[in-house]
Amino acid sequence: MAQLLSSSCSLTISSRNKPYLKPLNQCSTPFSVMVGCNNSRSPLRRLSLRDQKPRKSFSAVHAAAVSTSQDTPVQTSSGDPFKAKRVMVFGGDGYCGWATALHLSNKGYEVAIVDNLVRRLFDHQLGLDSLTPISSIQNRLHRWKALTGKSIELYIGDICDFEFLAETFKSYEPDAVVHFAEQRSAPYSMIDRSRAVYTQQNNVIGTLNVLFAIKEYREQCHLVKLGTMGEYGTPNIDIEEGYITITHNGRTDTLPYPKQASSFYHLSKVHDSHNIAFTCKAWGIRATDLNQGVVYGVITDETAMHEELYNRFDYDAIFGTALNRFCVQAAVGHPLTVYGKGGQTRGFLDIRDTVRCVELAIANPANPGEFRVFNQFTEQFKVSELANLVTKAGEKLGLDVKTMSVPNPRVELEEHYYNCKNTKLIDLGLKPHFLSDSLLDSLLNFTVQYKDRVDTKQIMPGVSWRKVGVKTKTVPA
Ligand code: NAD
Ligand code: USQ
Repeated sequence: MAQLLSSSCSLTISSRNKPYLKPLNQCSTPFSVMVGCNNSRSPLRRLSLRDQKPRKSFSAVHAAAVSTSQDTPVQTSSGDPFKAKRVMVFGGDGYCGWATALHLSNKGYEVAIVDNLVRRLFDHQLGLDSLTPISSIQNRLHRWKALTGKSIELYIGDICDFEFLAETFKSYEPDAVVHFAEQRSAPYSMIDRSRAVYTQQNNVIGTLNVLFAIKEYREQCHLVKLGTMGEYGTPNIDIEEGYITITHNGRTDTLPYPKQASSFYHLSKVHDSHNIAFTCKAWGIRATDLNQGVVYGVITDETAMHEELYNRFDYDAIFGTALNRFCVQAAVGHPLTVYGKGGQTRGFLDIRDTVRCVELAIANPANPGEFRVFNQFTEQFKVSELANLVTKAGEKLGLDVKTMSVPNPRVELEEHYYNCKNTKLIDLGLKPHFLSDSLLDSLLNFTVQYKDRVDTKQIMPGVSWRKVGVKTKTVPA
């Protein structure tokens, strides 16, 4: 058993020499980040994340920025002349954030990444690793600059540290901020009390700080915030995009759609949405909440340019998500882990659509005071349907794919009605990449390519919604 390090405290960069006061623009030496803990009783040890690996020399696949297939310029629909040029991507070292930062840079936006690298720390703590080898953020940015000539600025720090966040706003002066920087795993938030508290503290306070920073330093700045479809839960009626018009006792109003989140993580997103909605009303902030479904895939036009730009691909039971996990399981001959009856239905989207949706939201900003909600997914699937699709695609590749029913570690409906609206991003010009046979084939082929990196011990779920307790838990290594 490996002792897991609890994260029940705020994580701050050591501020002795205030490394964040200048952007780490294409820094040429490895940069050391100290992640500290305010609570001396917490088992979170001080940990130095230093890029110690020798730089590998990879061969370039392309030598210039590429155009994406959906290159049509987007128009501002709000009639508001505000156009974003400078975009800060919070959480830009993560799965969605890295792909988005590169995409926006490729599209001509000036981009800065803000990240405290805590996600890499979680992997160290839990003994997890991405299916794909991922370079340090510094090497990623060097490679991007070398291939395209485009610079992405880097601020390493914790958005829960308001002093740090304020400096990034004053120094970079963003027109738009894309906020991915949260603890985003539902199972992680259900490990024990300390992870539940950390998740809500990190996510809610981080978002609150971003709102205060916009109010104080950059009131025109458009907040593009990643929410989740899981905020709505699985009600027995159609799910609208953010709001529902209700007639009650003869009176009619349009109200926020009811929220029924089913983990401490998903609940943190609900709290965020309420705080954002309130500050749009009270302070006139312009915000778009992207209620994203489950993302799958790993390749975008930009990350495919070079191995050093490759994105992370989580397949473990804590950070891995359904379809990505099933593809890895098929690649290594592990039965597909359908939880419970498998009738759980969710919205899904390709990561290439994630980056395009964010681009569309930025190019068509909300009006001052407006709190827009877009449902960001392209197709709905039952978990059992995904398992069947992966089985068929695997058989075509000569893989022997089996499915097992795993006792459901979560508390969720396993058979239910699900019908969600998702027209707003389509209306702005999104042309979805649907999960065709060929897409599944290429995703499976990709996972087969890296199957030797899979640690099969990380596949079965070990976190139970019912057994979450006060005591800090260790997780088997
Ligand atoms: P991720 O864990 O890969 O990336 C999150 C990044 O944010 C990491 O690099 C982490 O270091 C950083 N971060 C976290 N807290 C921070 C803080 N306080 N200060 C600075 N940086 C911090 O997650 P992801 O899959 O890229 O998800 C990004 C966002 O999209 C999350 O908000 C998540 O809720 C949302 N989302 C993800 C999915 C999905 O399927 N991956 C689906 C719907 C919504
Ligand atoms: N599931 C299985 N087997 C698995 C993994 C998952 O049956 O091996 C089931 C789960 O029980 C659940 C569904 O698949 O019913 C989705 O689970 P998931 O782990 O793929 O996704 P989830 O925990 O909901 O979280 C992910 C991201 C999160 C994001 C969310 C979008 O980690 O950041 O907010 O997807 S949504 O689900 O729309 O809320």
